[in-house]
Amino acid sequence: MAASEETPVQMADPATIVLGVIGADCHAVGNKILEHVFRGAGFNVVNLGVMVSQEEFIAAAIETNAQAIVVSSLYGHGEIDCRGFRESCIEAGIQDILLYVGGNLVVGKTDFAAVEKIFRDMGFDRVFPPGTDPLDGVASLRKDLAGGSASHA
Ligand code: B12
Repeated sequence: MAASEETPVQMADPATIVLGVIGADCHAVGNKILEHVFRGAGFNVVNLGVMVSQEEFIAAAIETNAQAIVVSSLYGHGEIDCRGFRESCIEAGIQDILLYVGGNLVVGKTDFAAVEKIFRDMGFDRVFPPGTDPLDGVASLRKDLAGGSASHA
């Protein structure tokens, strides 16, 4: 296990992320692991748990002045649940917030490149395939917060 998973890393000014499982999705286990790993990596994690609406993610992000919203979707309806998310962020005045999404985003086994394109076109900065190690999400977030490569149209 990496040190960052075991011991909370003290960040001078920890970034805040809003975490949750979108829509009517009740898969709870991965969400708890993501919370544990991101917190262990030093982030301030606001975990909304399962069955979270876009409005709830956005309200929590505004309330906590979050730098990123990290969305999970496991039950296959992610495309429907995530549609319009970036537009809603823009309308709410948080157009620059980082949007991450991961899990089993569509029903069945679809080529991930096609899935990634769908969610990137929706304005998500990063799209992660099924079973992604949460530490990959941590590494990407650190990079993006430091001015890395992610961009949204
Ligand atoms: C346990 C389980 C359930 C339990 C959930 C109990 C609970 N409250 O948690 C119950 C029985 C309730 C359930 C119900 C359903 N389930 Co279910 N379930 C599972 C199962 C067996 C395990 C899920 C799990 O806990 N995995 C362990 C965790 C640790 O892994 P994880 O969730 O993938 O999350 C990790 C990574 O994906 C990653 N990750 C996740 N999100 C993100 C986001 C980012 C940004 C990053 C970086 C990483 C990341 O990090 C996480 C931590 O390591 C999976 C099959 C499987 N083996 O995965 C099916 C599965 C997810 N379920 C499935 C389905 C279809 C359903 C139902 C629709 C079935 C039905 N017809 O009723 C319902 C949906 C109910 C609902 N409203 O959500 C499908 C989804 C298929 C798809 N997407 O194509 C799966 C894949 C089974 C299958 N092979 O068909 N389920």
